[in-house]
Amino acid sequence: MEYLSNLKKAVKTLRKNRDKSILVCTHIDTDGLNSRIILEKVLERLNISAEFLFLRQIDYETIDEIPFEHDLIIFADLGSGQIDLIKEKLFEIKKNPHIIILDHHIVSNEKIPENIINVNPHNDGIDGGKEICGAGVSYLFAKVCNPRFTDLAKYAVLGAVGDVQNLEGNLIGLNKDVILKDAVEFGDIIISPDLQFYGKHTRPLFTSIKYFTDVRTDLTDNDSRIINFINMVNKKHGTNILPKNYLCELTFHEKKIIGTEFLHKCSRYLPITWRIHLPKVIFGESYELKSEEFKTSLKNLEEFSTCINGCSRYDEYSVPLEVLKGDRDKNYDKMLKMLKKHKKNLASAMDFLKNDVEIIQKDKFQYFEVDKNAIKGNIVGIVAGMSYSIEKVDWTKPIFAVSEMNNGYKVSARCPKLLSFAEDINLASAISYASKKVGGSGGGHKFACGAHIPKTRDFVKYLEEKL
Ligand SMILES: [Mn+2]
Repeated sequence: MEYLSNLKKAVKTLRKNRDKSILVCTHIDTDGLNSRIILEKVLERLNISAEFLFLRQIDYETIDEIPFEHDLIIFADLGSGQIDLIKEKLFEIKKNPHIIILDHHIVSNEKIPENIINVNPHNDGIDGGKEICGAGVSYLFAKVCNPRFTDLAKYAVLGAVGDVQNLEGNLIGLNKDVILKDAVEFGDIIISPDLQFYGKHTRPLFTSIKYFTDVRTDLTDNDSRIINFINMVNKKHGTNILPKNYLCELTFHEKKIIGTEFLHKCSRYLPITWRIHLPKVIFGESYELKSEEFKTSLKNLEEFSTCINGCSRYDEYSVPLEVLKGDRDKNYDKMLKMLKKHKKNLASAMDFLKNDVEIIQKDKFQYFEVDKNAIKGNIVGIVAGMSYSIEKVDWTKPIFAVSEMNNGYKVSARCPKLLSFAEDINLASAISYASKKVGGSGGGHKFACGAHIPKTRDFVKYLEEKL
């Protein structure tokens, strides 16, 4: 039952060091938080004590904050891309702890020393961008510790959805065959065929259509046209769908009708070679928690992930952790409050982008720069993804957002879904190359990645070389 190489070795190392001092470092996004929950529960169940630490990223500056004096350090949802950095640091401080990395980001090329166990799907020819996430690797680790820990599978599904691994409408590979399967069998998650509109339980269908960004049509950001469209569908099919209905309130039949009509509309706006991929951005599966209430922010995993981001992006980790563990009281209320604020911040960032920012067009991509007071680094990646609803943003090209920080710049890159299906694009290798060239570091996934750079000069030039 070893799904990935090194898993058994990693578990063995944990068991061997169970009485030593252990540190667990995880990333701060939905995937990272769920990795943390899984590892916390596993260690608790095995009666192993450990310290836990959240890391925004590992780079030349933040690596100093990691207390390497522990005997065993576990990294989850980060680490694989920074093995060379970790190696250098250990050499510099003359420490040699055991290190277990449970990650799915692209592995840095360095030769891996004896004391580092790198569990990563890329080692086994499995696509870590699409087939398993950090929480997924952590879950498989848990399952090797004890095959009965399948109640933890739901966290790994949430991590995968948080990292948009259901890019083509549904989860695939290990996500589907092992993790989702376990979560369904355990009775935590329900899979249903659905439309790929965001906000199934938290906003009217009308709003979901308005902010659909994968294809730009005459409906994008146009209220009266959306109402006309829904009226037209009702007339043609004898349905009675109201614009204010939430998607979760529609029957399967109604969803199918709306989806098919929407698909016909979208296909008229697409380059011919892209049309074949269109169904994948309109139809798909939704993953929902059986135990959560209908029309709440926690029912659908995409929306649950937004809730987590609404806290963790603002350095608030205990609130989403407690909600994940089951709190529906104080922490849940606080989460909803923070979510409201997060949405407000996103809305004002989008307004600012719309009205006050110049989008600079290059042949193969586009980019914009903002200073740190306009759009903060913690949400600039999300804003980049949402920017495709803005008219001046070319919805057929990748976008790079450059945000000024106190100590340099944060760069976030996003790629339109249909472009990623139609062409072989790798933003991660472009951003990694360009950031290295200007003295920074970066990486991530082919269609969503980021970097930290000390200066912006020539960065765009190096991007152009690679894309
Ligand atoms: Mn991840």
